Amino acid sequence: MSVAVLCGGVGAARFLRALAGVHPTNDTVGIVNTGDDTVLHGLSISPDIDTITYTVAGAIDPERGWGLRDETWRAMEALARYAERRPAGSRAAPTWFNLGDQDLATHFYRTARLAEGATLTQVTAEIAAAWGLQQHLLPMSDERVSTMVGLRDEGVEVAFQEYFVQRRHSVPVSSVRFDGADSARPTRQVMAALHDASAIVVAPSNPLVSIAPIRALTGIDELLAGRREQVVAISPIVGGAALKGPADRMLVELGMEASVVGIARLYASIAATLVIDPVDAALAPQIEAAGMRVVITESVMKTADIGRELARRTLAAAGMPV
Ligand code: FO1
Repeated sequence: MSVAVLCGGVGAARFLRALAGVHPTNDTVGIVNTGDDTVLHGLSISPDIDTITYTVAGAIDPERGWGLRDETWRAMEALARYAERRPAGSRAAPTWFNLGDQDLATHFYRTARLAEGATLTQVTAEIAAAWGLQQHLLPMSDERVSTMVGLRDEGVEVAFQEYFVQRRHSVPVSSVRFDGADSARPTRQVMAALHDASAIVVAPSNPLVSIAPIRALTGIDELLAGRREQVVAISPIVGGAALKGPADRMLVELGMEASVVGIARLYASIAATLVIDPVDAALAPQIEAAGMRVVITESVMKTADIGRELARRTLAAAGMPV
């Protein structure tokens, strides 16, 4: 009775932690977005995989929601010396993306293993095991897919982290594209996990830049549509606002509705059920009109009890005995 969870970063990480309270961890598979991945200082960085690993391990910085707690920043401070001397046109010593001293060890290890020929799937499993995780974490693909964001006012397209971190996701977007998704394949482990799962959960992650890159891979949407009754999505929009990050603004900027109804329209073809918070209960008829069943339960995981109840209701909606 395995559960597969389509994951972005923080919202998915918190859901996986909650799910551990109601479902065996070694029967849980997280399928993680890698469209946010980047290379800086020559290091391969997989932010969503690391956010999930650190959160489930209980090592995440709880305020930031990314990186490690009790982190130090000596390497970044030392880098600033070189950033000041960098010749015009050089991209060396970027200091806008913060890599903590301990976090760097993860990127050193990932980069070295990839250079030895290991796949991202193998390295992700090794890093998760090193942090004591029993859940199986799978990158969505072993091939590169890069989320590219069009910036309305600058009239340029930039890589996701240049929008999200460098510009603090505070500028309007005009497009989102997944470079490489046409040729990249989901791994066979991802396809098998989705095929075999008793329940498939779409985590409360940004539908446009966290879940959409996974869906953009060949065969994923078809598989999900075929298993639609077992697929349950949790809305990342509550009361018209994103739980975290720019999902609400992005939806509006890209011509959609920042509401649970907008989320239902995005997911109706692949998921039979949408889980929404009681604050959105009045919109249930519109979600049903968009073609999804509605489950109403507290979805802002403020306490462990709320998280467990959310996980329980989500699995029940997929027909799992809980
Ligand atoms: N987010 C920030 O807002 N600023 C940062 O400097 C930053 C650094 C960082 C380093 C490692 C890592 O795994 C994540 C990091 N994040 C940072 C978070 C990350 O950019 C986003 O949370 C995700 O890509 C969106 O899901």
